[in-house]
Amino acid sequence: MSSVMHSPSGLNFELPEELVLLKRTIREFVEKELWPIASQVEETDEIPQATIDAMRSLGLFGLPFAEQYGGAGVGELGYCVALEELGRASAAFSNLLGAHCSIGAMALHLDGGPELKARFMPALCAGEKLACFALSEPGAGSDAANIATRAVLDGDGYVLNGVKHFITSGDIADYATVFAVTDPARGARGGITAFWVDLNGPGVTRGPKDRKMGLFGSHTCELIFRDARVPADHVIGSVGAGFKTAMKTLDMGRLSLAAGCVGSAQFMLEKSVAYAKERVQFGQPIARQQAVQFMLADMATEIFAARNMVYHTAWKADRGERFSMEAAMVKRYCSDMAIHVVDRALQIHGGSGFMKETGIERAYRDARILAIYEGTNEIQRLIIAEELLRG
Ligand code: COS
Repeated sequence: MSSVMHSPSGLNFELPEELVLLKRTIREFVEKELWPIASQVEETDEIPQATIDAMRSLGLFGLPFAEQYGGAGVGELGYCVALEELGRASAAFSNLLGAHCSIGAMALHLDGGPELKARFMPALCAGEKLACFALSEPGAGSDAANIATRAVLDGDGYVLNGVKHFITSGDIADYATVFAVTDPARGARGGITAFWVDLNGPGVTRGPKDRKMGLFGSHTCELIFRDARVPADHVIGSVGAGFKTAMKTLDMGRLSLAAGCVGSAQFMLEKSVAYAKERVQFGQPIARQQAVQFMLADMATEIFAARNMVYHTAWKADRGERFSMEAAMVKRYCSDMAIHVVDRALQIHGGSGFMKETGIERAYRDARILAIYEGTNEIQRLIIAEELLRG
């Protein structure tokens, strides 16, 4: 959002100076540190430790969290601006950050009690410890309230049994926000509790890395809990309030995912414009062809709409207002937009877009999950419709 617009009503589309600076800093970091190793990350399916260290030094793991815990306190808007820039690199990097900041540690940040936060947030903000978010199970994906993982009170703690799957960063995270049933009779309304769980403790094992279509460098796996003991003071929020914590956290996750979609699509557009000007066919650059111009125009229009949706929703989130419907809209629209834009980028690049070298085929594969994870786009439509029909 580069243009400055002040209206008599006071409406202002200018990013605050500190966020312009943040955007520039992350753009430089992406260009210098992340983009050059994107193919290597894809080939090796690993982000080098030195890169994770560099992300840590830049303070990326604490971006959305309160300064009192060592976070950068840039709020949702600042976090979205940062993720938009990171989206220009490989999805592996934004996924690493997203699993930790957007959902894993976010649940603790949003609903954890002051003591639990004081104990754990500083190391999470510093990126010394990483978090993940463990909601999904083999029998509970879209139907998140149908989880079977049980937590039973036993003396001064809970005993956890169950299996979580498709857990992003489950292989490397130190802690997880784990959702478990504490009262089977009550379901989503009072029967589910969120726990802060040490993944290196007894009773916790991690499954092998899942084999995926894309998102190489970002891993998912199962987390298996067999009589894992969790201290009672590791309950996030209150007993029975876990489903709401999950949904509130996913509102944040959906918004920040959408911000990454804007960045990746913007990058695809820039590559496509450059390629269309340079690629000569029929004696002239293909940019002269109206068919190509129309594709570029549609890509730019959709990105413009998506970015405005993201910034507007982040603004609402920063005002402390509930934004569940907007989060669902923004996630639905921006993920479909990113998939469409990368498809058009590949079409403009023709055969070379299908080759590994351009990075477009990678972005194409990576984009497909966007319409599925953090709630399928069908679930987002249900959330929007539910809100509309509630009147
Ligand atoms: N913030 C706060 N509270 C929320 C909320 C939100 N965003 N969303 C729902 N709630 C509350 C509801 O208000 C309701 O409480 P009350 O009865 O007190 O009002 C309670 O939570 C149950 O909500 P609901 O009836 O909508 O639950 P459902 O079981 O019907 O589930 C969907 C709703 C389908 C929207 C939910 O299961 C979902 O989001 N599924 C997708 C899960 C997902 O995104 N998985 C991705 C993997 S994790 S990265």
